[in-house]
Amino acid sequence: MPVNVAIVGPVGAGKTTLFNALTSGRGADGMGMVDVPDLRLDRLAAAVKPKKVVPAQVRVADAPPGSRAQRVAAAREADVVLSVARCFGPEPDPGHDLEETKLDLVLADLASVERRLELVEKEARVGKKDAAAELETLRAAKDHLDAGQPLRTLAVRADAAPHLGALFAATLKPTVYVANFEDSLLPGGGEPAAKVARLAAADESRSVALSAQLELELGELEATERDEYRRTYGLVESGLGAVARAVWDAGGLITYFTAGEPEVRAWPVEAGSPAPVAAGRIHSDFEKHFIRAEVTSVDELVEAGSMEALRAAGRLRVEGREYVVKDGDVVFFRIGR
Ligand SMILES: Nc1nc2c(ncn2[C@@H]2O[C@H](COP(=O)(O)OP(=O)(O)O)[C@@H](O)[C@H]2O)c(=O)[nH]1
Ligand SMILES: [Mg+2]
Repeated sequence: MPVNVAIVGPVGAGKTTLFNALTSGRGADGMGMVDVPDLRLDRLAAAVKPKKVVPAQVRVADAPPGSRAQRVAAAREADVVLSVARCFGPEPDPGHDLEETKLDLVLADLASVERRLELVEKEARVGKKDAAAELETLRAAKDHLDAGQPLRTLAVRADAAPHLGALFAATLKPTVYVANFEDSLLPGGGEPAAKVARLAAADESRSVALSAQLELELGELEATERDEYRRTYGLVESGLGAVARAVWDAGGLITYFTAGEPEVRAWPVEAGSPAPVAAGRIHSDFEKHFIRAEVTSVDELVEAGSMEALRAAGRLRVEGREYVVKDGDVVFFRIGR
């Protein structure tokens, strides 16, 4: 299952340029798949020499201009939202860009909350079970949105979280603020990027600084030439890599690996997932029929060359249902029937 990402922001902020850079121009109709670069996967593949290598995937949506409904829908369907601010061209005002996008989504969520409030107020009047508790949550949500704040910064009790969840609110989505800067501000993006980082921190969000235009141009070069250019610009990592890392952090995701002869593959899963849930990412039946997990690390597998070699040497850790899968684990799931 790919991780879903929606790119939002004002017209001219560089959303489509970023979309094209991320998807290497292979997107269509504002939708495209991105292979997430991961050096650990490359090392596993070099050691195991499988028939197939499958990176983690991100599905990116370039929210269409014009239609508010479509823009909001894209954010609501996403796991993580990328909010782009223009830090290039005449008089960049990233604070204004981010605020405009935030208010756009806040207003959409406010409309949803008000619709739901009307219904739940009626339910509370006739004494429907749980309606009073939901009403309380919805009123707090409305006040928060009225103040222009995204719902992800609203603190609610654990038992109220499902009431918010049922709204499919755009402003509940983990958000990464993207400072899209111009070449003159290389490598870090200068003051505009610093401002975006400050605003992100204030909104409990992550931020990334990159030049979408430069990333698009670099994407058209050979890998060696591309690395050479990055070095001359003082860029330590690809924009795509930086975005992927921010998306993983914001979405609370980790990556585990499976490494067999037919296929070496990276799997995204929510941090804190117990082994059966992680197994369920491979196939929904795997969660139910989970028996145990055999676990190692990328380093150990690279050294041994295969899961079989580690198993034969008694060096695979055997873990049960309670085991919480860690970032970088290489796992073989024993599944019953
Ligand atoms: N200098 C510079 N120009 C950019 C950058 N990203 C986008 N642009 C330009 O800004 C204009 C608007 O970009 P576009 O991606 O269409 O914006 P959108 O409306 O948000 O989709 C285009 O002319 C792009 O070439 C960048 O990082 N640096
Ligand atoms: Mg566009």
